[in-house]
Amino acid sequence: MTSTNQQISPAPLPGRVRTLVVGAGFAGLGTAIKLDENGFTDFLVVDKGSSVGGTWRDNTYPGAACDVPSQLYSFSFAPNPGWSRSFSPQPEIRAYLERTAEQSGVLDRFRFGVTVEDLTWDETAGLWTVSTDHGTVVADIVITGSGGLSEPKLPEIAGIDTFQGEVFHSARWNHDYDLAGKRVAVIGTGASSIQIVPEVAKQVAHLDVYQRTAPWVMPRKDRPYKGIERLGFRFVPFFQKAFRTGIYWGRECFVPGFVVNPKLAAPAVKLSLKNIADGISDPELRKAVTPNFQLGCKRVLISNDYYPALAQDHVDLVTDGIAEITPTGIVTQDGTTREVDAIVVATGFYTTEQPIAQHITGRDGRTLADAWRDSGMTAYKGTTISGFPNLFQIVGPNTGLGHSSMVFMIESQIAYILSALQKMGERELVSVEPRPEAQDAWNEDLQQRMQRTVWNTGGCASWYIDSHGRNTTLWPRTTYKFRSLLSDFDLDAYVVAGRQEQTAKTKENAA
Ligand code: N01
Repeated sequence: MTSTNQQISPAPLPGRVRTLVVGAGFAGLGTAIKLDENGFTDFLVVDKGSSVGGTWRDNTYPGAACDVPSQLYSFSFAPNPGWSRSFSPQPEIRAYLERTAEQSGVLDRFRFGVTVEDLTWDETAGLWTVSTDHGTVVADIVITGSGGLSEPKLPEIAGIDTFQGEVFHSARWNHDYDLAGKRVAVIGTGASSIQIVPEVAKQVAHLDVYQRTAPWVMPRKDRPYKGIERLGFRFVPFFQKAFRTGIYWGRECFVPGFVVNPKLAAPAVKLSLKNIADGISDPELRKAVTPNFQLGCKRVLISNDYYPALAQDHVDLVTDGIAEITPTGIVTQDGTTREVDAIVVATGFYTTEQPIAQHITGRDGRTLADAWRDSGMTAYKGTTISGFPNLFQIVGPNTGLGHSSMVFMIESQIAYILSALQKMGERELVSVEPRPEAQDAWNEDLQQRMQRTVWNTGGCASWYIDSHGRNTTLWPRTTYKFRSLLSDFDLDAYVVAGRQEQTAKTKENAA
C-alpha cells in the first residue's frame, strides 16, 4: 500500500507549539485544516503511522469498506465528487484523506512515525509537556484524535502464543502471507469479520468461522454510481449536497429505534431475517446465524455476501466455544480439534479503556486512567475532562454512533474546540477545564438517557458497555442535538485561569 504523504524519517520536532494534535486520522486532519483556516497556524500533528488516514490507513484487510454511505462519510468542507460507489471501499477513503491533506496545505506541520509516550500537565507553567520517541514538545493545548477503535484487542485464549502458523489481527493484516489454498480460521463475527469472510473464502482451501454471538446483518444497498450521478456530483455542487443531506436525515430517523423503542426497528428485523433466508438454505445453519438479542443492541452490520459465503461447502461456521489453541489448530469445548495454517483474529479493539489514558497525567499528578478507574470514561460534552486543563479529546467518551457518520461528530467537536480557542484568545485565558459539577451533570443526564436504550436493554454483551455496566461509548441522542450542544464553547461550565492567575501561581510555586 503506497502513501502520497509518507515521511520515512520525520523532520525534527519543534520544541514549543501553541497546539499539539495527536493522531492524523479524520479527527487530527480535520482539526489541522480548521485550525489553519481560522488563523491558529501554530500547531503540530504527530502520528505513529506513516501517513494520514488513521483507521483507514490501518485497516487494509480484504473487503474493508465503510458501512456508512459514501456521501456522508467525508468532511462537509471537502466533498468528494469522485466516490465510485454508494458505500466506499477502504482504498478510496484512504486516498480521499491523503488527497485532502495534500490539497489543504497543512502537511508541513505533520510529523509521521512519531509515537507519543507521555503527556503531562505542568500546573506551574500552565503547559503540557509531551514526550515522544523523537523528543519533547511543550504545548499550551493538546487535542487528541487518537481514535476510539485503534488499539487491536487480542483474545485471551489459552495457547494462542503457541500457534506455529500465521496469526494476525484484522487491523494489522499481513499482506505478505498468501492465504491461497490454505486452511484458515477467522475468530469473531463482528463488522470486520463479516467483510473479511466473503473475501477470504474466495482464496482459501478451507475456512472455519468461529462465532461466539450471531450478529444482526442487514442487506447492503451498495451499488456503483451511475455516470449521470457522478457527473452531477462533479458539476452540480447542489446535487451532492442535497444527496448528502437526504442521507443524513434518513439516518437520523433510525435514532428512535435505538433510544426510544426497539420495536420501531421491526422493519430492520424483517429485512435481516430475509437476508439470512436469501443467503442460506440449510435450516441448521440458518438457526445458528439467527441472533438471540434485540436488533441494535450490538452494532447492526450490513452485507449481501456474508451469509452466502458461510453457506459454501468449504466454509464451516463453528459455534462451540474455543477451549484452546494448539501449535497446529483450534480446539473447541466439545473436544474437536480443527487444524489450520493461519488464524485471523477479528476480535475488535480496546473501546471502554482508552490505552492513551495511562499516558496522560493531569493537574493533580493523576493519570486519566486513574481518574476513570472507578467511574469509567467520562468527559464534559465528550471533549474536555475535569482535572485535565487545556486537553480536548475528539471521539471522547459517549461520542460514538451506531447509525450515522462519525465524521459529523468529529466536525461538531472541532467546531467546539475552535470556539474554545477563540474565546481563550479574546479573554486572554491561559487555561480552561470543565467544572466537576458540569461534567457530573452531563454524565448523569447521559446515563439516565441510556437506561431505556436498546444498547442497555437489548439482551446482549457489547463493546459499548464498560466493566461497570455503563455505556460510555455511544451518544444516546440525535447527532443534530450533539452539534447544537457543542456549537458554542460554554465558558460558564469551565474553571478558567487568565494570565494574572497563572503568573501568581508560577510565583507562588517558585517562592
Ligand atoms: O470488532 P467487534 P470488529 N473468542 O468488537 C468476537 C468498526 N468497524 O473489528 O460478539 C471468540 O465488533 C466477538 O464476539 P461477541 C465498527 O464500529 C467499522 O468487527 O463479543 N470470539 C465479535 O464477534 C465496529 O463495531 C467498519 O460474542 C471473540 C468479534 O470478535 C468496530 O469497528 C468496519 C472473542 C469482535 O467484533 C469493531 O468491529 C469494520 C473470543 N475470545 C469495523 N473475543 C465500517 O465499515 C471477541 N470475539 C465503518
